Amino acid sequence: MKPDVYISKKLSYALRHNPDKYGLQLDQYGYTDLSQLLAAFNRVHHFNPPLTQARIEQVMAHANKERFRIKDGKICALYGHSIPGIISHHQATPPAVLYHGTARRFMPSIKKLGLLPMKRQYVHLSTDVPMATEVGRRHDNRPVILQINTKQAVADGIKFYVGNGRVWLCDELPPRYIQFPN
Ligand code: HQG
Repeated sequence: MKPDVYISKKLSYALRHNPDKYGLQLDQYGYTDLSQLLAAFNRVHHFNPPLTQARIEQVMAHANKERFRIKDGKICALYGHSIPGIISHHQATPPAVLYHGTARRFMPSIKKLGLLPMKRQYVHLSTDVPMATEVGRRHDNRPVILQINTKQAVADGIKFYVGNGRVWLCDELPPRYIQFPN
């Protein structure tokens, strides 16, 4: 695994799924103190040379997705959380249409139940088809791209939250807002 990917995966694990492992606590927005995270990462993973803020910023700058944010000496994951205790994200009005890339084998269940957060806190949606395709490929080499009628969902009171510029989050999404390909 490339060093950048290794650092990114460890950060995702700590900030989305298991801050406890590093003795870290997330605030309600998912932020934790960056110097505490660096100390814990260097203690647990023995990075050589030691991991620094500058190295994390380099990983973030070179990444294919905007996964983390650093602000005022703190760092958070922008989406993807599974920890108990819901993380608050900024609520906003999404584009009229969003996309979700998923696996063919999930279709019967999604047609029946709609999109559910599954192991995460929110359903994740993409602003564009290439992004949805990339997300879907993690589950299926020929992913299905679902088109989401967010305009109607917003009109019906479903709340959407900002992940990053290409990722939106929402609570469960009933099948009536999902356009299934033939
Ligand atoms: C599916 C990555 C059966 C859902 C990505 C998905 C994303 C259902 C899978 C972010 C279902 C969950 C999240 C239902 C939903 N029945 N299956 N009713 N409802 N599903 O990984 O959206 O690279 O938790 O379609 O880029 O694939 O890690 O969610 O296939 O932005 O930064 O259950 O994670 O970002 O899979 O991906 P996931 P996701 P990173």
